[in-house]
Amino acid sequence: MISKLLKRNFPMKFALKLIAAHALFFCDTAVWAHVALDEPVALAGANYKAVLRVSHGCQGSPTIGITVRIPPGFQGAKPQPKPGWVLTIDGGEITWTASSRENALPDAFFDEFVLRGGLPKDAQPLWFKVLQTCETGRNDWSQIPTQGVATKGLKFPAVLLEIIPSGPAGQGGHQH
Ligand SMILES: [Cu+2]
Repeated sequence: MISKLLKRNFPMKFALKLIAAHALFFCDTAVWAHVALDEPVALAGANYKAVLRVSHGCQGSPTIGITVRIPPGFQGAKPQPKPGWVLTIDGGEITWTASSRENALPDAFFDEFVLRGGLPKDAQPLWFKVLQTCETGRNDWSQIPTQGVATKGLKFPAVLLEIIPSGPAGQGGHQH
């Protein structure tokens, strides 16, 4: 009986959680979206495709490089190549470098840099630190709040991926 109830209630609870997480994210960072994830919320333990959106350069200067530091717990990271960009993987870092000046990303445009991997079973937030290199200057999106996940007030926030429990079975594993 209880398990039936749980099963019936779960999808609604889950949906509400997702909506709440989304609302939080968009309210908090929409105005300040510098480098952002297409899907900023994901389920613990799932495979995840991180689509990092870069929507401007460095004070007008075009972007010529993006380096993503793979967050601990993000397993088997695999980048998607981009035409016109050279891909290098070095330790815990993935870098896309524009192969010529013509391939640089102008400040007025946006583009996406994609990698995939497995998410940890823990419903802890993951932070992707992203170094944006431009023809002139660079933006190191690497600041993490000392508490919680609100990035308001940070000038160069790292990119947040909120991870929510994958369900009652998952929650069972998190009794502290
Ligand atoms: Cu910005």
